[in-house]
Amino acid sequence: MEKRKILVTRPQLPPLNEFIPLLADIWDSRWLTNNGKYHQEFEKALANYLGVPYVVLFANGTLALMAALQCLRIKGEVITTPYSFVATTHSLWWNDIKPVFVDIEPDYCNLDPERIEAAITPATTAILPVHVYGNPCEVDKIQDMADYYGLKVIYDAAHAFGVRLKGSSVLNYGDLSIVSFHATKVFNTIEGGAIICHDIKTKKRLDYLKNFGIANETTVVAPGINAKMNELQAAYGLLQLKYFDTVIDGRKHITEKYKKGLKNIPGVRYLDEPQEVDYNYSYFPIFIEESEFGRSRDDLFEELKKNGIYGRRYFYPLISEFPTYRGLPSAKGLDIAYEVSRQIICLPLYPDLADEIVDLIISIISEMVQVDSNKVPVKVLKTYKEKRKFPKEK
Ligand code: T4K
Repeated sequence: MEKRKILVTRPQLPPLNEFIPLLADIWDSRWLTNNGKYHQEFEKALANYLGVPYVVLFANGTLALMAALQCLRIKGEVITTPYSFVATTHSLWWNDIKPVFVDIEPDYCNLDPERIEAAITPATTAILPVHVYGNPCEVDKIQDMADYYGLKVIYDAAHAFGVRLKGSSVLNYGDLSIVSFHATKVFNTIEGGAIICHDIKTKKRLDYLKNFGIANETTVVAPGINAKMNELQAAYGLLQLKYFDTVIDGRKHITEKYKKGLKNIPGVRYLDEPQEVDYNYSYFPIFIEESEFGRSRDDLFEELKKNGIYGRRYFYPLISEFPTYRGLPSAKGLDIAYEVSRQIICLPLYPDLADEIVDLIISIISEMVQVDSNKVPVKVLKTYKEKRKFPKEK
């Protein structure tokens, strides 16, 4: 018998019996893609659900990021974070834009607004922050900086579907925000993504950009790409929306269970829920402080694996450590991001994750810190560290 595997996530699917009639309708109509009726309906339903002005659907979040940069005609240098999924920086590279990495703040692992100013040069045109794990960046500080220096702000909000800040969707911030509807995200259309924009003119330009730049049968107005979502995914997405609130409730339950169980384990830190935020519980990241926990993050990662639990180290290594980017001057000195990337492990989180599995994960973690046969016990390690810091004079 194959050993049971608990993965970091498990995609949520709509009920099959509700999807079949929509498939039958698409089969009858023979309209499969290119701004069909489900595509149009889904864009409107999303804008309405999220409380945002305009939604432009895309085939995936990466193409949405690339098109957003094209849409605003971003060139030169863009300030961004090394602590994200590679797609964030790759979207710059594909647009021949130079990424300038700025370190993160340790509380939510987002781009540190206090460090942005020092990275601005005459070539800087925009800031590309990420709402990492769905926790909002310091949006007001970032906007102030952008306004002062005349920069655009594009949020990579791949993780932030459904997150509200002070009662309004976090996707309303910045010039544009991009979400991902990949299978591993809180809200999925198998593959998919969207850009949230503020006016119809921008929506129209994005509509052109995702469809080869075609305005009509004989007119191509821009060097667009093919980044359209098809009708099957749009219909699937419409169904997903009906169940999204339940999905969030399930994720919240698991998150709270983790927090309760891990509260008093030395060397294990999790993120506080931010103020004035309705969160989407998209990930459950924990950070292992080796000197307190007595074992490394990778020891824990392997121990969980031995028990069939597959956490993920989002985001390790840093983007700035990959060969494409490590030669950039800004790839050095990212101390907080570096440290955090060596501590992070995202634990399995999805609405139907069984309570017993969560209990098992918590007990594996707590037993690791208590019983440590291979390494020096926690207390001794601490004393050693103190001794190193404050050597006694003879
Ligand atoms: N910006 C940010 C900040 C992002 O995080 C992402 C994507 C993007 C931009 C780009 O958006 P998209 O172009 O993807 O729309 C996964 C996802 O593929 C990726 O979408 C996501 N971020 C990233 C954080 O995670 P991998 O390489 O970890 O995927 P993979 O295949 O290892 O799957 C992760 C886990 O999910 C595994 O344990 C298996 C499980 N899984 C996966 C799939 C695809 C399933 O159970 N079922 C499935 O269908 O990148």
